[in-house]
Amino acid sequence: MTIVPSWRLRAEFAQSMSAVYGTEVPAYTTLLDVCAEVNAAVLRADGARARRLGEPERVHVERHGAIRVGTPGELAQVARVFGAMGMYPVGFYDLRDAARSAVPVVSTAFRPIAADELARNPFRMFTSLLTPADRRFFDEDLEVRIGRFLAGRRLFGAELLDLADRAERDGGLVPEAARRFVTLATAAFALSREPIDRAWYAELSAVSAVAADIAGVTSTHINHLTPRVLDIDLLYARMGERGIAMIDRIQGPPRWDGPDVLLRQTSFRALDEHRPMREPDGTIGTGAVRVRFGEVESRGIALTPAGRAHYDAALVEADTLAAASPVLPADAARAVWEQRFPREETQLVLDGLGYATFTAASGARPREGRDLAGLLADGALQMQPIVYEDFLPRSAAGIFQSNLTGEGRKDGSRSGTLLDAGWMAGVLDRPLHDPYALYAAQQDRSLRGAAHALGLAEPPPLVAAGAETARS
Ligand code: OOG
Ligand code: NI
Repeated sequence: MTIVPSWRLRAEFAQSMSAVYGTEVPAYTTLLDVCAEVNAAVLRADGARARRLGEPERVHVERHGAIRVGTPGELAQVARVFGAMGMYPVGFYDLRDAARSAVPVVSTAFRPIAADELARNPFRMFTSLLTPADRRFFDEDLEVRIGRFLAGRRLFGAELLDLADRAERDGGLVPEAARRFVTLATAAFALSREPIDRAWYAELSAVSAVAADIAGVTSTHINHLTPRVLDIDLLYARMGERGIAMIDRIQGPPRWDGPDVLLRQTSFRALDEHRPMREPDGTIGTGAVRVRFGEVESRGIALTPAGRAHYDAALVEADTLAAASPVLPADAARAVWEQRFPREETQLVLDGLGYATFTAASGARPREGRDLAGLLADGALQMQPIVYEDFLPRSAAGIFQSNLTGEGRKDGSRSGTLLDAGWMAGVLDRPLHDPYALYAAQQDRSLRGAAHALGLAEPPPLVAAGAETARS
């Protein structure tokens, strides 16, 4: 019998989640319409440029979701569910420090890691884990009560987990089991109609809206489902024209006329959603919660650690500039950016700031002694940017923050619990991939292959001596 491979499970899950989210959050459908409109316009205007960052078929179905869970045990189960879909944990994000307001979570993202798998379907899930032991947010009494509440719930049923394990072991499922798996997985992340304990939810909300969203309810839910757009500034303007209130900015790098790098994101505000609530006297009423929002993103070339250091420094510099002078934050960011980043994509890569893959031009005969820049200039090698497939902690915190109902509480005088990538790998009980290592390996492999195809004994060094420090 034919097997439905893990990438099909991933694609079908993404599609089924998207359909459910559309019925739950009506403005999401508008967002998708505007995305499709903008993407079509960009492809018409400059298709070749847009295609360098992803084939239109991929970009059209591309989504990332976000979920939040309460305990290490729940996170380990999430890893099994996504493992079934060929999605593996990549990166460690500590949002506790990245946000001004109370965002007591550490996160990773489940995603495909091989280039061909990403091309088939790039679905990712940003997954956050509550940190109730962190005394900056929770006292011991509350930690204990959160622990008790979470111990009494079950996010994923035995049948779903069993199917997930089978799919991961066999690389897929037979059609009937595959359908069942997608149905159960979608249901596990849909909004529950189970009544919310109003007093408990309110108590947690006073500490942190995120904590209430995670530990105030008996299930998890997809919190947003983000499509990819090719021109996020145009989309932002068009959403406004359709009367949808967006947050006040686009997070991430500024708009400029150089290469798109990393990730730019914006969102429409969290919406009031009515949910059944259990009152202290046991009766069921209704109440509004405000947790889900519509995010959208555009993606560019992945940066190396050196490139990322430039990005992080540019953010700080732009903040300082904007605070000290009357320029708009967006203008400050652009000014800083133009000083720090080369305007040409090729230069970005040659400076060791961005990742790319290389192919040998067919029939090319490289001239003797040419370095990477020379081979590219001669046309013997061609370069394609590697798209950034991950997230940015400051943008993530910014999106969290701009959509929270209240700031919550954070006691900066206490120190946080030390949680890091190694700790998370232990919780997940599987390797936690380092995003830089993935990009670097992909780049190295392609350069080796291209050099071989050109008949070179050795691939040319990626970064000419000294280039990495030239701009810092
Ligand atoms: C996750 C926020 C992070 C992103 O795109 O940076 C995120 C959340 O709200 O749970 O999804
Ligand atoms: Ni997101």
